[in-house]
Amino acid sequence: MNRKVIMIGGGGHAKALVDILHKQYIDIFAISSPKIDKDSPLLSSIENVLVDDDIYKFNPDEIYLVNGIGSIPGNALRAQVFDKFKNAGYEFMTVISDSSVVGHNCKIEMGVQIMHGAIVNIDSVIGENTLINSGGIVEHDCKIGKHNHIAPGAVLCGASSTGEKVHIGAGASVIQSIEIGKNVVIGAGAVVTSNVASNSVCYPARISIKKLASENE
Ligand code: JB2
Repeated sequence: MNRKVIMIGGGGHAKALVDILHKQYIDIFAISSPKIDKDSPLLSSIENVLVDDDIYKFNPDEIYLVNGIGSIPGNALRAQVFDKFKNAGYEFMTVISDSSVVGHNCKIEMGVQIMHGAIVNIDSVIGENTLINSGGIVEHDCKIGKHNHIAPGAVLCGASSTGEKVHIGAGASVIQSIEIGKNVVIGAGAVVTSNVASNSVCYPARISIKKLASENE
């Protein structure tokens, strides 16, 4: 690789990305983060530590950035960092684990991350900076917007679509041909069987357990 690679962020998601890149023999030149997980041998072995403003010292054609800031509902930092550096002319690396599967004719936009064991099936589109986390499944003909997080084990069945900034929680299932608007949160474990309007939050029903009165009471 003729460009230096800089990881942005130094927590759990960053180390999951470094793991993928190491398996592909891609060296990380530097890490830019106010805090770095010191218990991670992979992260602490990165020699150069920067702050975000240092990134502007490099020409855009000298480096690739990796967005190592993860995503939880309500935290916009991952999208903000991506947009800030993209607008300044920098390119984000698209990271695709060797243990994932990307089907024929998929369009994978800049900065997409497809983690271990994830599947993106034939003719799907994944918008920029979207994270398909470990074991997530995006079936055939899906159109996933930018800045989405498909959390571990979530499944979108064929021909479904999402707008930008959508979070599909861990283990959630979206049946086929569903349209989800933008800024939507689907809670972990939810089953989505009808279209979801923009700016909605959908949490699954929770099982509540009540103790039955004993026979003697
Ligand atoms: O402005 C920033 C900034 N703010 C926080 N610039 C840079 N370059 N880095 C920043 N950070 C860094 O992001 C923190 O110092 C920390 O190192 C990292 C956030 O790490 P944390 O482990 O808290 O979360 P995460 O974003 O790696 O992971 C979240 O999202 C993943 C998808 C977690 O919820 C994970 O459980 C989840 N798998």
